[in-house]
Amino acid sequence: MGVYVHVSAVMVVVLVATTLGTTIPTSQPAGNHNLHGDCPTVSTLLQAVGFAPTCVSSSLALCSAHNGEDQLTMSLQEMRVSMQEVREAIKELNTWRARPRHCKDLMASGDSGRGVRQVYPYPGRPYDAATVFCDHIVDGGGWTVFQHRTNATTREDFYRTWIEYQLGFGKLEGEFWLGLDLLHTLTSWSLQELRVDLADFDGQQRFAKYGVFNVGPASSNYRLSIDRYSGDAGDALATSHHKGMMFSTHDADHDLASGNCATSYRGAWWYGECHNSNLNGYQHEGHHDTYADGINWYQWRGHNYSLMSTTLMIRPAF
Ligand SMILES: [Ca+2]
Repeated sequence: MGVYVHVSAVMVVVLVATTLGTTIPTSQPAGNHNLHGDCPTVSTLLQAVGFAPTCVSSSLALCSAHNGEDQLTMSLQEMRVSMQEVREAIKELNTWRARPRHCKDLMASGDSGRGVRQVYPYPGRPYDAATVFCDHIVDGGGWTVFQHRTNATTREDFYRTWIEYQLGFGKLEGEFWLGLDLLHTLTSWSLQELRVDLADFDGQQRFAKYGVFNVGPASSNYRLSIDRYSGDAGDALATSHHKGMMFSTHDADHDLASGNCATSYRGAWWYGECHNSNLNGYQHEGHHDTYADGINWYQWRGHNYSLMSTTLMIRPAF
């Protein structure tokens, strides 16, 4: 109604001006009418053709007030919609932030014990879950296990292809390899530490711990960064044979040897030329006469002793 009143008033003015041969004074450029700025002129002309001054001023005031209210109402509605969208986005972000990225996040939110859990490890993909095995018992807990071998009745075959090592295989409740892709993702969040737990068939247990552990992306063939050893098993991983090496399988040779380390030693590992450790090697039981093709940790039991169990696990260092 306000707009109608105002347009009508302008039409009257134009009609009057045309009739009287009057030029309408304007301080605005053509096509850029300031309706409020024109009001004194409109008022004068309306009064000139006989409208009462009180009637003219109240009509123009009404026109102006209605126009402002409409704009205000529209702006408030738009603001409400925007605020709702912002609220939804913040809620979404907080939901995602609350999701556990790895076992250490789970432990921080009260998880305990040991077992299969769900985490959301992929940056920028808040709905993509991964199933992992967590250990909150050993050495302060918060560990995400990425390899486990044990002398179960039925042994898992670890002599696998490149694609199988990329994607992972086995059963999380038993023997498994979590997968290089996920391992890369998990080690990309922040500085990680690695813990290696070993046991032989004589009931002895040893461990090796590394303060720096990172697995590169597929484009680097999952290159190994490792450093800062501690423990009692001896350092069989942060050595020149493994440090900075790419991962190799029997069908993907990225080692430094002229031959194929994975084939020669029946495993899959970050081989150089070739190894001090071979934890994905063949599951001999204890001593074996064959050379270095068992589940070997050279610095503890040498190249002719295959271990009974191994556990490889990571957690953020901070
Ligand atoms: Ca080679």
